[in-house]
Amino acid sequence: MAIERTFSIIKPDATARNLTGAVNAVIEKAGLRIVAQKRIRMTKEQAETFYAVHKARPFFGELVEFMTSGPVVVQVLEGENAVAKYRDAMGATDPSKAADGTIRKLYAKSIGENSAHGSDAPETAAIEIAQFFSGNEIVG
Ligand code: RTP
Ligand code: MG
Repeated sequence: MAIERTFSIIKPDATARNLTGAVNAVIEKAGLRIVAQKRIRMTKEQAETFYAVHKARPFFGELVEFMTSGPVVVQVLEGENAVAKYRDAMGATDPSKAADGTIRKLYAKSIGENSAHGSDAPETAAIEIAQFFSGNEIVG
């Protein structure tokens, strides 16, 4: 199995409750390495670009407002099968459906304010990583 990278966001509901380290503990326990990380305040433009795929969805405005409502921590995670591994570690989008021990089961407040983002495929991971990091900021 090849080493893969995925893109992660610790969302504003989690940073507001000082849970960056707690989320990182789940990430590292899952066998993923944090190879880049920075705390930023997303602009409206960045959030709209990032979630452009959801533009037509009824929750889009609310989603952009939430993602720009406070600091986020953007990350690149590396490991075997990193995309799927991180989706497993995050749990289902709706925290009431997330498995025990997952980030969303442990920490998410609701389906919208659900503490973490993880890329859904290696191709989207590459696009998302490039939106927030330059190559020399990632140290594998
Ligand atoms: P993400 O992209 O953030 O990793 O989450 P995901 O793949 O599990 O879920 P996705 O369907 O891509 O939805 C993106 C984010 O939009 C918000 N959402 N709100 N109010 C709602 O019904 C609703 N549905 C989705 C969540 O923040 C979700 O993570
Ligand atoms: Mg998604």
